[in-house]
Amino acid sequence: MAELGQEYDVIGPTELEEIKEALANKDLATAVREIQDYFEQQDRVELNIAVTGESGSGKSTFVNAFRGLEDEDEGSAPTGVVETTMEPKAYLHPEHVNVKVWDLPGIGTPNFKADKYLEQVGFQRYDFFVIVSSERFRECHVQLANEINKMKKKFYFIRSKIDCSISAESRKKSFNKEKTLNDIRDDCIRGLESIGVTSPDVFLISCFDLGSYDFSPLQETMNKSLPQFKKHLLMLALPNITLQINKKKKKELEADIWRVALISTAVAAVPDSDLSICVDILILVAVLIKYYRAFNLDEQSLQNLAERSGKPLKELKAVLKSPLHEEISQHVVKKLLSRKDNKTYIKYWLSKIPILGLLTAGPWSFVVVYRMLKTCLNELAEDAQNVIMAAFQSPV
Ligand SMILES: Nc1nc2c(ncn2[C@@H]2O[C@H](COP(=O)(O)OP(=O)(O)OP(=O)(O)O)[C@@H](O)[C@H]2O)c(=O)[nH]1
Ligand SMILES: [Mg+2]
Repeated sequence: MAELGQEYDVIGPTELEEIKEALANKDLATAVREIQDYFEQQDRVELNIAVTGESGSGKSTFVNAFRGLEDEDEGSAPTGVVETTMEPKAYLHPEHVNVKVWDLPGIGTPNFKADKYLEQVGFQRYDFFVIVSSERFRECHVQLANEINKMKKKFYFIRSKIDCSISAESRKKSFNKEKTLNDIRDDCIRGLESIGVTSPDVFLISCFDLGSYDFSPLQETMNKSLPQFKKHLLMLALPNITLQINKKKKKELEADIWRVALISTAVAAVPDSDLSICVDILILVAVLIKYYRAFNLDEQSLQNLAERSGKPLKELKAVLKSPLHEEISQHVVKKLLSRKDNKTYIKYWLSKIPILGLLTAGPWSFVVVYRMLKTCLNELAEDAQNVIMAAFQSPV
């Protein structure tokens, strides 16, 4: 489709199948109702992450970093050098309130009993556990891991404060960062194996530098074991700190574009008087705000990133290009929709999905919305990518 010019105007085979399936053998009203149900389910789903480990291992710091917060930001979990967390406490994600990160009390006190502990913290409510250790893994971690296994829940081991370990080792003349990281990882794995954990995965993390070390593999592993809607929610809520996460967020959001285009053009019965197309603008405003939040492009997130990376906010903002940074309103969305479109696109779409010709709003409306969302998503993802590079200087 060389005449279409841009790669994102072409529908991929998976997407094409999904659209055909959604519209096959049913009337449009039923297809739209099913897509609306899909979005309602997506909005309702909750993710509960339990963070546990010995006192002082960095649990609360992880709870904050995972939500893109610094320890002293509003809404952050208290951290410190003396024991601070005594009761399980849920911390909501600032932009995705359905993601709750639970800061659990410390384990490993002399009378620690893993089964009692899990009862006390209400283990049923969690989708998975993160077990944090700032040193070697000990008997209490394994007791806990075994008990979590018995309860048919998932857990991930984190070796925290890696920045401290690296900085201590770097004083040696023979220091080699990669080797040090491998040694720490191997030591943790051996330690866990020696106390009965088979093929353990260990993730080396510094909460003061979450984008480095093993945060990417950790999020990938977490994602794999979650059902579809929870996976989507986790992906959007992750702090947008690596180029890899940025890319995955884009892919996650991209997958729903045809659904949004279809319902926004199917539920609007009357053409918008300012536009020649039939479209529900409010749906589009909500979706663009969702993109914005997922890429952490709002003022507060940029401010947090500036503090975390030590770069001036102005420098991060200087790389933003999308017109959506001014404001996301009905007016702005109308302006984006009124861009002139080439008839070739409509022909292309109809050749792929002839049923679009039967839409009340017509294939025109669908295609205009689809293209507008793709363009905005591409622009915002690119801005977010440039922000990451500006914050951390080089590609992560
Ligand atoms: N250098 C470094 N320090 C860390 C890291 N994570 C946590 N800390 C520090 O370790 C100390 C303890 O961290 P917390 O997050 O309060 O530990 P906790 O596990 O919640 O402790 P309790 O609530 O008492 O069980 C704090 O001074 C943190 O700043 C890290 O990744 N790197
Ligand atoms: Mg704590």
